[in-house]
Amino acid sequence: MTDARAINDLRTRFQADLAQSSTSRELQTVRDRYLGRKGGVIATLMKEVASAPANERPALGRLANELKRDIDLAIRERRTETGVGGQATSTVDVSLPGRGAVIGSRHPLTALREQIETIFARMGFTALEGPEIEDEYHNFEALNMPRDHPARDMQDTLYLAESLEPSAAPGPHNQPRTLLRTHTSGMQIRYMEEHEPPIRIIAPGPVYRRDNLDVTHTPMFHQIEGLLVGEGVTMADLKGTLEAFLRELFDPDTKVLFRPSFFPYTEPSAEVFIGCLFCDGAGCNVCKKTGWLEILGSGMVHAAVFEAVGYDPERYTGWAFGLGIERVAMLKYRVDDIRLFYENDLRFLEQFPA
Ligand code: 2NM
Repeated sequence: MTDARAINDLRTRFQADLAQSSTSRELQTVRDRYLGRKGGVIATLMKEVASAPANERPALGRLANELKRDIDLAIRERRTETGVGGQATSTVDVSLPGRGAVIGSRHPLTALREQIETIFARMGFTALEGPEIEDEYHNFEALNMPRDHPARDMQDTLYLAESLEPSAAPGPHNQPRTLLRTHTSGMQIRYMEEHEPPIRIIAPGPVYRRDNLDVTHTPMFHQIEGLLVGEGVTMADLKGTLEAFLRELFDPDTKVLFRPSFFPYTEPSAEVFIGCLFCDGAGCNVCKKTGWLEILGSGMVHAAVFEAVGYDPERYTGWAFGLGIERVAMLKYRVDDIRLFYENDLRFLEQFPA
């Protein structure tokens, strides 16, 4: 049995229950209690209305339907107010602590460049950065690499398309072209053009070669070149400095080997090797059974380079070196594929210190 007053009492009880509910879970409990299809307060009420005397049924039915609609509306409104949203199953707990931010770290190539810069900084070398687009003069000519030098070939060097336009380069040999620098030596030339010795600089940065991707080549990689110029500078200074550098970078006991080589911009020139890190000199696949790993190129700056920048080669001597950061990183960290440095796979990057 039911009547209008009983329905009104249900409304009052619902309002009290609603007032005590704030979380999504509590609201859902209230909703189930009142609107649940089986045994819910409204479902029970509807049954009672159906069995009410015929003359009272229409009015009671109207009141019961109004109550049902108001309960549904009130719960929806409360969910919106509390930011819980309309989903009955939502269980957001705004009091839970947030997930911690993932902290990134230096890329291994950046960390290694900074380590090398620090070693040279303590020996008095200043690091310089400069343009990646160079002219042929600073990239080749001033470095004793004349027009017919094979390294200047289109096969090896990336020239900028606009400087290849017929209007910009009417003849093959009489117009300066622009290119992506193939080494950072242009920086040393610029610096010498603007400063008198003594000079101690290093030039780190990206360089470009016309290479296809494979395990040891990328068309862009990073170099560090160094230059020291003064009066009375000898090859002994080169050897002592580079040996000290390599022993600091690798291990205090690192064995260092200098072997004669050739570069157009140095004379004499030397390739520098360290004792193989993989087999300790016994001979393995990485060192091709030689026991030695080539780590950098170096030499005494060629007199023609000094003449190009206006230095008197009778008065000044100097030495220079160049290394590939990727190559050093591969040897130091035993990475067998250069492309791993550019894929940004966290499983790779997370293995490095710093
Ligand atoms: C190398 C090897 C030997 C080098 C020379 C110069 C400059 F500008 F002084 F002439 N800069 N870098 C040099 C010397 C680079 O890389 C394998």
